Amino acid sequence: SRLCRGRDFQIHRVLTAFNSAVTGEREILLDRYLEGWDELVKFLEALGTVIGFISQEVKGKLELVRDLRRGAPATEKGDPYRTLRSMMAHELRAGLVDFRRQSLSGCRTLLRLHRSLHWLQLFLRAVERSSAVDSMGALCSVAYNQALAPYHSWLLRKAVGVALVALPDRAEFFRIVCGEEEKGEREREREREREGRQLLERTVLAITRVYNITQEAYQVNGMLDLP
Ligand code: 1Q0
Repeated sequence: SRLCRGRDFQIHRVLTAFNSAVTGEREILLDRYLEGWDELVKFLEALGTVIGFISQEVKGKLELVRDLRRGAPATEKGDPYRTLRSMMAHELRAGLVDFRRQSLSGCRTLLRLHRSLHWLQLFLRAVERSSAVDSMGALCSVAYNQALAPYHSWLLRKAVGVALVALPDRAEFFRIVCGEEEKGEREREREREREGRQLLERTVLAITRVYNITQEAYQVNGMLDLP
């Protein structure tokens, strides 16, 4: 069932990965960043098949960056795909970043993940403020319209709209976030939600920090609109 698959997801792993992605020099470590996304993909997979095309999309992007990383291993001159900034410097130097056409650069690929983190921040902040009567699909689509829809075609926006209707309800969302337990008891449910909210809060902070540093790096390099 959905819940069984949901057990794989551990929110503390999202928190740890994004927290440890940031170094003292405000660098973003790509391996940690991608690990954070691996865990988010598990969450998506716990939601079932309608969302399947979204997790496939994310997995494809993660794979692409990892392929680039494998293809340009560390040398005595350095490790080109170690951090976000080193990736940007490397790809710019090698002429891999195309500012006019779609390409397969790590920079344009990670930019899609970056915009998705914007969506995630908006969504999770809305979840934090939500109450039992709020629909996850509605919260999701408000965030989607703000953060991602402007970059998507009309057809894709329609497909996303359909997928969001199939989202599980709020209680199930918190069950996936906090892990499954014997269900049924109101009291347990409330306690689980309290724990979940605390972890969510810390996770949103970690993601926001990563997002802001990444945003700045893209801005400095004039790469916020890479096709
Ligand atoms: C919780 C439910 C998730 C709902 C997701 C909202 C909307 C997502 C829309 C995704 C459309 C994917 C189809 C392909 C789009 C690409 O065309 C587009 C551009 O790439 P390209 O190569 O064509 O230029 N790709 C993207 O824009 C990337 C979009 C990825 C969306 C990622 C959604 C992220 C979900 C994260 C996990 C949710 C975890 C929530 C709880 C976590 C608790 C800490």
